Amino acid sequence: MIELYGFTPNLGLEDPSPFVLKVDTYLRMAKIEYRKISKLSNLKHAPKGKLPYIRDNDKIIADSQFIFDHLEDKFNRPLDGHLSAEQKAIAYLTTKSLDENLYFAIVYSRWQDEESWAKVKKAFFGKLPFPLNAIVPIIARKQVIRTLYGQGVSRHTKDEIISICQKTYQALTDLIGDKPFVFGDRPCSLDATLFGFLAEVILADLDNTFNESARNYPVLVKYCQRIYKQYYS
Ligand SMILES: N[C@@H](CCC(=O)N[C@@H](CS)C(=O)NCC(=O)O)C(=O)O
Repeated sequence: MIELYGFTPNLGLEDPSPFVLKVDTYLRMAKIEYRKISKLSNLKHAPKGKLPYIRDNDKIIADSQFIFDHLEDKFNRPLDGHLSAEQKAIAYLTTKSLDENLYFAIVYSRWQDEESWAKVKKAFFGKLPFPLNAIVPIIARKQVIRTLYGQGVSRHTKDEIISICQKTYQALTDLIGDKPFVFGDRPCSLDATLFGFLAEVILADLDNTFNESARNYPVLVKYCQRIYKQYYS
């Protein structure tokens, strides 16, 4: 059976990482039998130092895109087999926009912006024993802030970062329209990715200006609620 290595459930979601959540959603949508191993220590064993990774018998695959590719190949294209070449291109490029652009805005909203840091710190580190619960978040936050500066997102103002998110939300609203899934009646891997990211802002138990702004897009809210109901409740 496939084993999915992620973080522990948090913020009211199966996983606080959009990358883990999208693979979890993919497996549910494709009806592939799997077991999620939810442990913070998974990060220490992750081959690329990041989660998720999966174990499929003697194969270990890290990175959500490589995981999708492996599962599509192994299980005879369960989610993307019905897509045209044009839809596949849109799916891939939209996925990369979320992975490489929206992701860093979400990280900024949780780790750097003061509005949510106290709550995020408690959610992610609150169970550590003293003095680790005081020291580890300071060190981890410093590293994340350095990454966000290197990547570039934190060189913008908070309002500018929110406007970047809103452009993405409007584009996704226009892409989904009134369809149940992004390309019609059947889910594809892009739906797993969209849910993985949108749930992290719309459904997460975290109220801040970033998440409130995402909740202003009714198409996206309904899309998230529908997928949650179908695959998670
Ligand atoms: N490109 C990777 C990104 C995975 C990723 O960035 N995971 C984050 C959690 S959201 C992580 O494990 N961060 C831990 C770290 O960088 O130390 C994928 O698509 O799976």
